[in-house]
Amino acid sequence: SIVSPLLRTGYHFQPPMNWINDPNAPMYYKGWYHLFYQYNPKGAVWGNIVWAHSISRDLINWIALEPAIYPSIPSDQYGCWSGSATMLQDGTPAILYTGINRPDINYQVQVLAFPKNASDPLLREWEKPAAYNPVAAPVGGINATQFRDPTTAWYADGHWRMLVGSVRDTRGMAIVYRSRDFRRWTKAKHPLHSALTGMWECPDFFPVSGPALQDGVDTSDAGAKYVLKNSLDLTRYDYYTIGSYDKRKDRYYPDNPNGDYHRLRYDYGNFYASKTFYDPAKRRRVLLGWANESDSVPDDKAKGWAGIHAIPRKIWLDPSGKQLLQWPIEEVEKLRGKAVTVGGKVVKPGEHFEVTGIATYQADVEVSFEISSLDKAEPFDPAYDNDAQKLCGVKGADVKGGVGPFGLWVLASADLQEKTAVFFRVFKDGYGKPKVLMCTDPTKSSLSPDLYKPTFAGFVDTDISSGKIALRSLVRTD
Ligand code: DQQ
Repeated sequence: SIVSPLLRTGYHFQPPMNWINDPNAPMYYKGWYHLFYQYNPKGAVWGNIVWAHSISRDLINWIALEPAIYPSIPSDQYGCWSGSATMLQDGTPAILYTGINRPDINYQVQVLAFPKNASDPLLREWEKPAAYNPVAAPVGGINATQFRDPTTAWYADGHWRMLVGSVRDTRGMAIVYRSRDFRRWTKAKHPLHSALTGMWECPDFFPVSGPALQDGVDTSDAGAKYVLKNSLDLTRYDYYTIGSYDKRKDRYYPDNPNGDYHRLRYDYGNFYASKTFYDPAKRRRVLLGWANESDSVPDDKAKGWAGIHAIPRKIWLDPSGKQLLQWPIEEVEKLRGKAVTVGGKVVKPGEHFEVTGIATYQADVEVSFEISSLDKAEPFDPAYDNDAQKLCGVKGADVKGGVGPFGLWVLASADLQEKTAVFFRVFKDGYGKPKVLMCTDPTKSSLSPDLYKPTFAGFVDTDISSGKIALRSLVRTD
């Protein structure tokens, strides 16, 4: 297949070259947003992992700096894996991350780093004091190769707490560590929470719902509700539950007792190892996540890069308290240029039309659909186990239905041989209520045979009884 070095993402984050994976330690400090990320300085495949570092004024336009954290002490000489930032009470940041300290196996310990010079707003250099590193080692029955990704720490009743992801047999868990001084950490007897799901990578734990529902809350402020997210190694998806936190016992209880197994997702696409941070400049909680590359390894090598971080999103608690809401951060709207408007088009089943006049590299699309009648909605077939992805895999963009598929070919070649669909399909559930499925169908997105292009899907919790539904889509068009 033909790989153009020019085929780079527009909206989403990527460094000038090479492999990236998880976002690490996002934070706001002295007027700058900082993003660190798992990075291979030597190529476009995973390996030689250091923390690359980019800074931004608006979370959209980034300047790449030199790597900030790289192997330099015995605890991290074979790799600097994922971790998080914490703002200490004096306003300076600290970073906790996982170091690999053996060449033969991925033996994992937790390492603490401080800025060399906290008055530098760019936080270019970090030091890892020998006096107390590593701050946590896999002793007392912890599996040394499954012990990683410390969270942002939070402060309550005289102690800092942080979580480290782990697994025992098939029980995934978030191990709790406590500290009075942030330097010496002791493992708590019980994990914050655990479930029979396999390894928990990149746990994230934060309060939601401040004075106003959309306001974010700093990790050390009590929130009405808490969110616990983990990245499941087994499925490669990020799942969260909403629940309550007992700070005396350091235990988390999901509101939905089945929550650990009927989990909510941040995203129904290719999105993993995500992390949130509290942005004090705009009093919001922002979510960042990694989209693994869909190209083949030889194509990645040829083009010189692999992986992106999806556009940052603001997240907050839905008024129902049962799920989170999210929207691309408002800063992305600054990128809007010429507006192209199409109105009042009638599209019959099997028809499509092209939106012309977009001669740019990217488009921020807002579209409203109005369905004339929902009467023909297909009955929802329980055989699909309520599994949106399974359903979408069978009923792709070319499979005619009762109501739908309707949506966008977000990107297509002139002869329509290559086209990527994002669409809806409406079903009727057992009570006759409409059920909305949203799909991404990339199966025809490329003529190249080597791409990773599964369909992704989720059910949309929206009231479509008026026949109206809106979609926002950020499209890169070159
Ligand atoms: N990636 C990191 C790990 C983490 C995994 C290594 C998740 O710390 O568990 O690059 O993608």
